[in-house]
Amino acid sequence: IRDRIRCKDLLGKVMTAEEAAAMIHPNDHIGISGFTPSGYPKAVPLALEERIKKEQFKIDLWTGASVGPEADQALVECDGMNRRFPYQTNSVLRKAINAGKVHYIDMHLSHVAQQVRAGFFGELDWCIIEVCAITEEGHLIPTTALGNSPVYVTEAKKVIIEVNTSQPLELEGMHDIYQPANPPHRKPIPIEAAGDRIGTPYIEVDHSKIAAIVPCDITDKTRAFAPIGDDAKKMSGNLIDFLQNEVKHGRLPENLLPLQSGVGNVANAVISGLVDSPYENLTVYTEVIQDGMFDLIDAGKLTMASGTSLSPSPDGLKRFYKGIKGYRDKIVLRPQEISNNPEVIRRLGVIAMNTALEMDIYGNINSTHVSGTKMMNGIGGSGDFARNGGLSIFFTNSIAKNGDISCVVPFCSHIDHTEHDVHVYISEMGVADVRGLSPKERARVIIENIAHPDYRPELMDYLERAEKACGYSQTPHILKEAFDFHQRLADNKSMKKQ
Ligand code: 0RQ
Repeated sequence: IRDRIRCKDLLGKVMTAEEAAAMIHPNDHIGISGFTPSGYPKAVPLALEERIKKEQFKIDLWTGASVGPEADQALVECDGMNRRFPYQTNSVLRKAINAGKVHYIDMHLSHVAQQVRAGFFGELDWCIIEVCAITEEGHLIPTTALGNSPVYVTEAKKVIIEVNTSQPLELEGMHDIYQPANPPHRKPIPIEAAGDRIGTPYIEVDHSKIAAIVPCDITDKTRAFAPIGDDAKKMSGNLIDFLQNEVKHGRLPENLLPLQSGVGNVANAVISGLVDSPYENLTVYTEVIQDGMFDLIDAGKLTMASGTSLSPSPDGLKRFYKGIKGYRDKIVLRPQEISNNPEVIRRLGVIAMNTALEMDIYGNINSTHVSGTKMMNGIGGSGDFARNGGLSIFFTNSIAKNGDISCVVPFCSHIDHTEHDVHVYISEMGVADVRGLSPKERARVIIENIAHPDYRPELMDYLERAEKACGYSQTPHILKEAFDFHQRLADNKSMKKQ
């Protein structure tokens, strides 16, 4: 650890995780590094859990996105989490949110830093940040995720630094830290290509705020992806056919435009599928860099990937660490307010690719709430990209839970992305390109190309009866029936008509 703290003036601040956790007060607001189960602090949250078990109090936890179980699970299991934002994926935390035990604020990830700076959530008492090293000047070198670390380090009253010796020192140089001022002082963000560097490779920290430096060797708990199934392969094939047609008609350049792909099994499978595509010199401007992107780099097809976090599977992480020297020049990690910045996404014309839980016949998307009431993960960065991308694509399987759920419904039970935000929908059934179509035209294209054949007749029947009932109004609905699919699911565990 002493080798990693190159600023010798700071050595006096080294202490144990227990000593650091002892400084935290009940009801404190704690902002941590980490984005997906990558780059989050581990030792201090675990020590805090032990303390909370004995003393029973709660804290608010602010993160970049989801973080690993040492924070998102441990602090829930001891009943120590009061408020949490802006994104999560842990099943224990999800259960606590849906049981009313944790207040969860589901936010666009690009919004967080600006709103923290503006004081929307009150003062930030602590920042706990994982680093791989502290430079001679005392600057912080982050690890596998940047997320909201820069803003939390800047805004927090006190900072605890976890120096993680399991994180390779070769990470140094991969980050590009740039913090825009809040309006009215904000300047244009000068990124014109996915790989542009506009900041510093380290985070500056006011040394008078450093309360503790804690050694840690606990590894990132990244998650494995589901094996790539036939449906995901079909979606990937449908995407590639669609993109090839766009190139053929001159609507996209030969090497496409920078790609963004969301989280989860579907997104990872779709990106992996590009390995066998004809595209060369691809670039990526996204938030999460998953295994599929390493496949593309290894295949020589991806020249630059910009993101805020590396979120590979456990095998993918090993592969990254092993090949880090080769990957370093092709990856830039940015703060999430930059990786997900609407200004930059719009400028680059990003091809935004995200996944829905369900969509409706008019093209609204629900990515977050199962049957409109239970939180799944959160909106994450999908809204940042979907609304601002040059081309906005959503994926969904046509059905879920062995066909008991139709992922195309008459009316979404919750809407994260509106019909105005999306250009193209893709399921294993086909592609619905709704550009230039009115709602009633779109509905037919969506039902015919995205919905499962078992549910198509009922969806078409609903559309036709709604049109008549509403006198062919702009977006026809039969309000009494709009949630019948969901009601049947609640009553019979299946959307199928009995
Ligand atoms: O449940 O695993 O119990 O079978 O939902 O579905 O098909 O494995 O899809 O892993 O790609 O996740 C929308 C959740 C999709 C994700 C979502 C069930 C289905 C399965 C998962 P089981 P799949 P994925 C920026 C991008 C929002 C955030 C985002 C997500 C489970 O993509 O969280 O995009 N997106 N961020 O069976 C009930 C339905 C269902 C359903 C599927 N209609 N009703 N359950 N499932 N459809 C990145 C970041 O922000 C970090």
